[in-house]
Amino acid sequence: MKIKLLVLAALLMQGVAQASISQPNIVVIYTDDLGIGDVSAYNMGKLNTPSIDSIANQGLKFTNGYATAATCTPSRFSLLTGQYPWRKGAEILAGDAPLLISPKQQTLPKVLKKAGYTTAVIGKWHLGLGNGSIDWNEKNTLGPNEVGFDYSYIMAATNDRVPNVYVKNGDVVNLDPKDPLYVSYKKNFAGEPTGLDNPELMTTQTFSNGHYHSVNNGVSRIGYQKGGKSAQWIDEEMSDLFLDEAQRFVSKNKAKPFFLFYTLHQPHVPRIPNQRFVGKSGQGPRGDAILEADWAVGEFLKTLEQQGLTDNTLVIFSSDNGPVLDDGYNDQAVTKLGNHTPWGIYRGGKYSLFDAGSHIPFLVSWPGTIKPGISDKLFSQHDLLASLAALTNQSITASDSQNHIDTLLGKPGSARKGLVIEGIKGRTAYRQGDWMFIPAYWGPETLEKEQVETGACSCYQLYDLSTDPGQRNNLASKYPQKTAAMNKAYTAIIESH
Ligand code: NG6
Ligand code: CA
Repeated sequence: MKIKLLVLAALLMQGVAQASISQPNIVVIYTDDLGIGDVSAYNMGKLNTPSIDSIANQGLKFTNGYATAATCTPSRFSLLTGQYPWRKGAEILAGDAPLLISPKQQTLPKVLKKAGYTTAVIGKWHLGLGNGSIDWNEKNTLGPNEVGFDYSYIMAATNDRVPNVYVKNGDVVNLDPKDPLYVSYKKNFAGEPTGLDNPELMTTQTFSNGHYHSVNNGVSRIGYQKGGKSAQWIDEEMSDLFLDEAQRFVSKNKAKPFFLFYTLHQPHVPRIPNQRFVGKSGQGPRGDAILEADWAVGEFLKTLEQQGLTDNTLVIFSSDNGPVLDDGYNDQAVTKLGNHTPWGIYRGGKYSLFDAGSHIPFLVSWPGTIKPGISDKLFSQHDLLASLAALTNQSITASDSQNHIDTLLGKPGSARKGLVIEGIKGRTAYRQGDWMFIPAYWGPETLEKEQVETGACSCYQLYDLSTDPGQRNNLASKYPQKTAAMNKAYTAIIESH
């Protein structure tokens, strides 16, 4: 009897131990437009990001990590749904766009909720809200909370788009009912100033391209808004506010496994860091904003440590797309860059089909479980859904997401073989092994204002990334058979489903 009880107790304990191993807290720290060369762990640039690097130092640094797209909405859509963005026609959304993810759709937070996790998104959303006619003065019931997040504290779209307010579980934060908020992407509200008509109001930053509509905090944005003055954000406070929310969520939910999607707004335009970081990088606001993000990441990791959660938390750090310098504001990003290279050794940048568009920093740590090191295996953000489902023992329905949990945790096992990446306008390219194939596309080879190479060419392009990561040597005519085989494999994926 006694022995039986002991055996039972041992089995139970084993069960408990196993549960705690397969159910770590999961935090995805997601930056906005941060390049692989912006993270000093990659040794490709001149900035110093010690806190972000600490994730690499105690975990795995992926040298072939990808977002599925070179812009925000498509990448975020994929990360959360496991579906390629071009299947949905996902494009950069306006601030009043309807919710892009169907409440019926499988999502990463829903899968983790089934596994018993408490889930939250804190930071940038940019996946739409409501059904197309959102009333900002009422509680919105079609947003992050309807696609799997128990808690949400978000900005609706981007920091350069209206409305410039935070939305907490569907409610605009600090909204005074006596001063209702109205938003339009079609026309201005009578009597409201704009960046174009009232340049004297541009006291914080001026625009270089687009971004000349409604003004808030001395900066004009995309889109028109009226009212809701008490709810309008102050850019300089945004980083601290999201950090505080993230820290609170962790402290409040530490008793049970949690999933936190902590989506920082840096270094997306307008780059307006807190005064504490101004001038710290020597590279102007873009560099300063990155140092601010790095500091926030450090403070967040400290919170995990203080709460005793470090060893039981899987931290994934990445970016939604590659870097851009002038993305619409006169913020010295170009003039003060010096010899820093945000795109690292890759070609192009945000918006580009060349690698710097989607070949992003990707770091993973789980002290005690993941052995520190470097992984050169291919890993795409949209594989998090199937991989984390496998980790937490959840079944999922078929999607583009593949289970590569072993790769994610640095164990031997097969990695993703092929990956479709997207530039802009639904244009895609295909990586298989070390080869990158870009189909023929007509149109400008360079975005004139942003000075980013699009990757478009009226020819086929084929690059061997193992010897030519900078994509300078087009091998398509040298290897016509390889090019044809890549085209065939690519077309099969595009036409599947
Ligand atoms: C572009 C904006 C750019 C940025 C981008 C979205 C102009 C001229 N450019 O249309 O500033 O907001 O959209 O960035 O308006 S993303 O990271 O959210 O995809
Ligand atoms: Ca982005």
